Amino acid sequence: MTNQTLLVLSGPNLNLLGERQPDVYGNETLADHLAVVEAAAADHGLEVEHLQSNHEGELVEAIHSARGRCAAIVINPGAFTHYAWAIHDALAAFDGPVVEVHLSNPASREPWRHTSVVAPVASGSIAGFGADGYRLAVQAAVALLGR
Ligand code: CA2
Repeated sequence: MTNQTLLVLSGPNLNLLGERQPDVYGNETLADHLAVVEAAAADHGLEVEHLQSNHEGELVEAIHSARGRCAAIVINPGAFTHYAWAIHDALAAFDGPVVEVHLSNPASREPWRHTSVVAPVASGSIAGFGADGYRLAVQAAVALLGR
């Protein structure tokens, strides 16, 4: 029996989506993005498990608990993207596809956002496509899983 679960992880402050900075992050809430993810995943027989956390260790533990249990991970690490080496190390110990997703395009923003410590351990990264990014991230995970 293959793993049927897609783990979706959301980093710090993403719980505030839809409340502020719509010019940067859009009007959608995190729940709106999750609804898109769930519909796209269901089309391919995947169930979605989601955790949003403002705490690095909780995200690390969720990645550990995905090992041998989840088929793939879609992660928007928020600002942890740029410096959270513990998330890097945890993702490196996960065997399946990892898709990094960002609503904005960090490469076109402040210099401190130009480095991602997650990208080197991700299968690929999707950034700058706003709300479409989450659908694209699921499609990428599904393609990598060969489903
Ligand atoms: O573009 C993305 O998805 C980011 O991962 C969002 C992070 C940012 O630190 C990354 O550089 C790029 C920030 C998410 C914070 O979201 C907020 C939403 C509403 C109000 C305040 C913050």
